[in-house]
Order: sequence, then C-alpha cells, then structure tokens
Amino acid sequence: MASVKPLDERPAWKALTSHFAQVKPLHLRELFAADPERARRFTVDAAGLYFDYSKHRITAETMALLLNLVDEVDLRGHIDAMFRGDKINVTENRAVLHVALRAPRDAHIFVDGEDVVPGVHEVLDKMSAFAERVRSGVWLGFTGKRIRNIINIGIGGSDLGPVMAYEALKHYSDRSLTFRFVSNVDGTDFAEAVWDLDPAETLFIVASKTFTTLETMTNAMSARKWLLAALKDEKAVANHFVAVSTNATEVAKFGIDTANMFGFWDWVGGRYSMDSAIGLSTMVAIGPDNFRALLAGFHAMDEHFRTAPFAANLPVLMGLLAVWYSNFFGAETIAVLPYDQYLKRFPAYLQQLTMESNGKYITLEGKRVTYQTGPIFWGEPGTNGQHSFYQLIHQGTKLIPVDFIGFNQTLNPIGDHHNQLMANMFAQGEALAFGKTTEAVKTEGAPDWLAPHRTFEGNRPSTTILVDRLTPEVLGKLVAMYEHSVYVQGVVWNINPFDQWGVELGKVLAKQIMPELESKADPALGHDSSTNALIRRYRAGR
Ligand code: G6Q
Repeated sequence: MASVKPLDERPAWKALTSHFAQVKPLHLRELFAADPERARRFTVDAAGLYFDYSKHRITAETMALLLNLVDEVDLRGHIDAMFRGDKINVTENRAVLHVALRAPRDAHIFVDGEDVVPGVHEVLDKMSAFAERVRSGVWLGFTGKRIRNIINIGIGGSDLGPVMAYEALKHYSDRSLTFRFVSNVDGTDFAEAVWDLDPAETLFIVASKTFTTLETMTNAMSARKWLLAALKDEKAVANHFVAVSTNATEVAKFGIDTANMFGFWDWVGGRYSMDSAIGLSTMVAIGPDNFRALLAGFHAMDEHFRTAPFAANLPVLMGLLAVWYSNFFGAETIAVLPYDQYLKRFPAYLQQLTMESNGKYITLEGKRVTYQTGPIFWGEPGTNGQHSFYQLIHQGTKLIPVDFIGFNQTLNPIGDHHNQLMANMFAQGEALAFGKTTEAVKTEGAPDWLAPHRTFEGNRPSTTILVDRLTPEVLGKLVAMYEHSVYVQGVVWNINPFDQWGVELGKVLAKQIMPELESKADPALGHDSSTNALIRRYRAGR
C-alpha cells in the first residue's frame, strides 16, 4: 500500500495543534459577546435541517484549519470513490454503496462493470408488493387467518435500524398490526415477544445478510418450533416466514420459499442497511409510499454531502467537530439528545453506526494510530436525560459535546407539551454554553459557601439541529447525515469505517465454550484460570 503521511505529521494537523492552544482558554460567553453575527456565521440551513453549531468552542480560524485538514486528506477524492463504487472497504475487498440503495430509478452506479441501480429497484418493487399484501390482508396465515403480528428476527445491523425506524415512524404505521423485534440470543427476548400472540396470525421476517448468524438462527429455529407446535404442519413455514438475506442456499435449507426472499448485496454493510430489504418490517409498518419518502430523504442528504461546499456541508461539519473534540480537547464521548420521544432508539442506533465503524486502532496501512479515533456515542431522549445524567454534562469534570435534535411541530399536539419540551431543549443549550457565574449566584442571595456549588462554568459545547417535523423523509436525512459524518471522521483518521473485525474474536471463543457448557462429563478446560473457574461455577450452579 502507498505510504501516507501520518495524520499527526500533516501540516494542517500541526496548525490545528498550535491553534488549539489559543482556543482552549476562550469562553463561549466571550466568543458570542465579541461577534453579534456568530449564530448566523455558524449556522447552515440545508436540506430542510437548521444546523446551528455556533455554541461550539471554535472560531472562524478553527473551521478554516479543519477544512484545510480535509483537503489535505483528500476528502473530496474519498467521497467520489465511495459514490463511484470503488472498493473502499479494502479489508473485505468490497464497494460501500449504501448510497445506491436510495438512488433514483434513472441513476447509474457501477460495481465490477454492472449497474446496481436496476437490481435495487427490483427488490424495492418486490418488497412493495409484499408489504401491500400483508397490509391489505391478502397475505394469509396457514389456517386462513389474516396476519396481525410481524416479528423481525435479526441482530446488529439487521435489528437496530428496523427497531429504530419502527419507533421513529410509529406515527405513520398501520396500528392494526403489531410489530416486535427479537435480537438477543437470550431466550427471554423471544419468549416475551411471542407470549401473547397467536401463531396463526404471526409472520416472521428473518433478517440476516449471511443467514448464518448464531443468534438469529437460534431465534429463527425457536420461532419455527413455536409455530409448528401450534400449526402442526411443516408446510405452514411458507406462510409464516419470509427472509431478508444474500444467502439463498441457507434460506432454502431453512424451509423458506426463495420466492419470499428479499435480497441485498455484499456492498451493503449491516449497519448501513436499514434502507435495503432489511427495512422490510419498516415498509410493512409505514407502507411503500412512506418508505420511498424515507429513501428520498436519504438521497437528498447524499446529494447534499456529494455536492455542497465543505464549509456548508452538514456531514462534513459534524464529522470535523467530532475530530476537533476527540483529538484536540480529548473528549471521549458525544451525547445525542433528541427532544422527541419517537427518536428514543436513535442514540442506540447511532452507537452501532458510529462505534462499530470508527472504533479502530489500525490505519489503512496496517499501523497503530498515534491519535484518538471513534468517540463513544450515547444518549437518551429529552427531557428524561435532564433528570438523570445532565448533571455530569453541566458540572462534571468531563467535556461532553452534545447534539440536540428537535422539531418545530409535534406529531401529537396536546396542550402546551411541545412548547415545554422545546423550551427545555433551548434552555439546555443555553445553560451548557453560558453557565451561570458565581457573582450571579451570589446576587441571587446564595451564601458564599453555597455559591460554588450553584455556579455553572458553562463553555460546554453543543450543536442544535432543528427541523420542521419528524417525517419519513426527515428521518432519512438525519440518518444519512450521521452515516456520512462517520465516513468523514474515518477518512481523517485514515481507518476503514466499513469493516468490523473486532466482533470476531468473541464469536470464535463462544463457539469453543458452548460444548464445554453442554458436555455431560467434566471437560478439560484450557482457558485462563478466571474463565475456567467461571465455566465450572456456571456448570455447577445452573
Ligand atoms: C454491521 C455488522 C453486524 C451485522 C450482524 C448481523 O455492520 O456487520 O452488526 O449486521 O452481525 O449479521 P447478519 O445480517 O449477517 O445476520
């Protein structure tokens, strides 16, 4: 592989390092006071998203230097390579084309000389026809009953997107259908998902790209048994199971008619797949038209990312801010705080997207990085978080940049709830940035000894993303913005955001341990003394 200048030896990086020393002592109070135009200067209104990053510990020079950095690492070339279908996932020798999943019918994107767009739309059309049959009651269970329950069985990328999208778009879903999601190999997950359901009215979507994932196959086999225990005929499997997979052979072996298999491709990574056939449960829930609107939202953000100048490019700005805090301020985490109950699973979804993508310490050249990479993402919807962990963000010793996400219009107008919700979101951003001085606290009458406890240093950074209304299209834009921001960070850090070798070792060891747990005789254990003792204790106590 061509040798690439290490990130921390690049001129732009060095310039940022010395610039950081000047910015670090600056307070957001001073920055705002010095520039009445600051909010306007550091806000981008694009693709229907109002993105205010003025409450960050940056100056115009910071942004100029960060933009120099992306030029030095050739972000433009990397973006073009992704959209062109180059095999940028080098450790798996794959193209990375989630953008093709939402490309319009007349687009052309080539992998190995083949235009992949017609295939994408063929699958979407097949999904639409299936979703309509289930939604209209034409698709019947084995005994002739209408399907009322849909259970998605999948894990990781084959679960988190479908769960998040179902919750986020529940307002648009068919309320006569029940949706559940089974992922964990813990039998409780399956047992609780089906305990009140009639097998004759239940359809399972087995979502697994490989169709070999241990958890998913274990749950799918249990689902099969549960169904057959009630319906007592192998033929029932065809009415009650469909598959989303790239592996037709394994799907057929399971007993699912491959006519009821919805395909995708090796150029779609699991955590980038919620808008592929993995979104089948989403489409059944919200209907094909809403699903197409979701895809249109993704595509609008793709186009913005591909064409907008970097200085006004939402994923680029978001990615650069993550770099700025991770690498210069030493921030370890980013909190995503949606002020919308429907987005309650959005932080969990982003955890996989961001942390499985950029949790890497090896560069594309196979060397250990000499700088920090992927931050920890976490969060909860407002206002709940305010009554739990916000204390640490306001007065703790750790710097935690925050993304606030809120909407001008609520989908459930009840009294003044929405104004209260949004008042809290705006208040938190303001309080984090500007805090409250000891003098102000004392002026309010706090005694000297209490004043330090009631003082807020402020200078806690946040982005506020304000959008009109949570629609399928807007959800697509939000997800795509984070997807592309992850790529921007990965390009800067010179790592591969599209593989996930770090999940392999645990899987291999679990396979070794499984027979040791099942063995009747006392097995010879060759692990370390701690693991050996845990296995023995479990065997004795189960
Ligand atoms: C995501 C990962 C991973 C994957 C699951 C499920 O990027 O690849 O989370 O989605 O391991 O894999 P299958 O869809 O093959 O069952």
